[in-house]
Amino acid sequence: MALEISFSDKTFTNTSHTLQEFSEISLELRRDVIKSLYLAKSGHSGGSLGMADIFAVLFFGGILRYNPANWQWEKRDKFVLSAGHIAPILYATLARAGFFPTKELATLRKLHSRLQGHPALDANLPGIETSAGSLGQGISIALGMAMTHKLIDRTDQLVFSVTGDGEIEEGSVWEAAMAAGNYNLSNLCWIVDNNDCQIDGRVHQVMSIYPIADKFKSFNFNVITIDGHNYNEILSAFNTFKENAKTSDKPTCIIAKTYMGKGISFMEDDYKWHGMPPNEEQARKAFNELEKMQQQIKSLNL
Ligand SMILES: Cc1ncc(C[n+]2csc(CCOP(=O)(O)OP(=O)(O)O)c2C)c(N)n1
Repeated sequence: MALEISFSDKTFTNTSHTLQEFSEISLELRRDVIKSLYLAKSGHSGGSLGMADIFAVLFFGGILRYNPANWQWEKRDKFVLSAGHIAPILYATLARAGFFPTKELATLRKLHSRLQGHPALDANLPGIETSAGSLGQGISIALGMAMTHKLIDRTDQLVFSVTGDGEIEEGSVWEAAMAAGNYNLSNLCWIVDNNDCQIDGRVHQVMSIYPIADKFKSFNFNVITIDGHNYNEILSAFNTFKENAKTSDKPTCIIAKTYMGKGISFMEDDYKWHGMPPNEEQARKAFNELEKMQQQIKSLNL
C-alpha cells in the first residue's frame, strides 16, 4: 500500500512546557520534516532533524517573542536561519507555531510554493525574516538587525541566528563575529549547530574550525557549550543569554553539540544524510521509530 502522508493541524503554544511536552513537540517537528522531505523527494534531512530539539525550545519555550497573528509585529524578536538549507525544520516550526497552515508543509520545494528549498523573502512566507542559503550571509544580516535594535532604535529586541559548523568555515562569518564583539551586541545570540558533519565529510576533516569556543571568546563573546538534545541545557543557555542581553556588553554564542539526523537511527551522525531525503522505505522506518519513541516518552511520564 502506498505511503499516505497527511499533516495534523495541531499547533503548540509558546509558554513553559514540561520535558515530556518538549519531547512531544520535537517528535512532531521531526515527523513533519520526514513527511515534507519525503514528498519533496529532495532536501536536507540530517541538519533539520538534528536541530529539532533546539527549535522546540526556542519557539515553544517562551524564549523568542513573536506573534503569529501579526507576524510583523514591530517589537518581535528576530530569528534568522543562516544555515538556510535546514529550512524544513524552520518551516515545520513556523507551521506548528501558527504562522501558516500545517498542510502547506506538503508543498516543500514545489514550483510556486512559499516553502522554497531555502528560505526566500520574496516567497512571502510569514515568519521568514530574510532569504538565506548562501552560507555565511544570514549571520551578517542578523548582525545588522542586532545593530539596528541595540544601537539605532535602542529597543530590547533580541536576535537569534543559527549557523552550521561547516558554515563557519566561511570567512565572512568571522567578520560578523568581530563586528558583534566590537559593537557589544549583547542582544545577539549566535547558535552554532556543532554536529561535526557537513556536505561531504566531517567538519574537522574538511577544514577544522576547532577550537570553536576559544575563537568566539577571542571575539569578545560569552560562550556556552551545551548538549543540543538536552532540553534543560538548551533552556538554561537561552535564559543565560537573555540575562546577558540586559547585563553584559558581550554577544552570546551557544555551541550546541548535536547529532545530524538525531532521532532516526539510520541517519544519526552520518554526513551522507546532509542533503538527502528519505525514500518510501526509509520514511516508513523513520515513522515507526518516531512512533516507538512517542510510546516510550508517554510511559516515562517525565
Ligand atoms: C557560500 C556557499 N558555499 C557552499 C554552499 C553549499 N553547501 C550547502 S550546505 C553545505 C555544508 C554546510 O555544512 P554545515 O553548516 O555543517 O551544515 P550541516 O551539514 O550540519 O547541515 C555546503 C558546503 C552554500 N550553500 N553556500
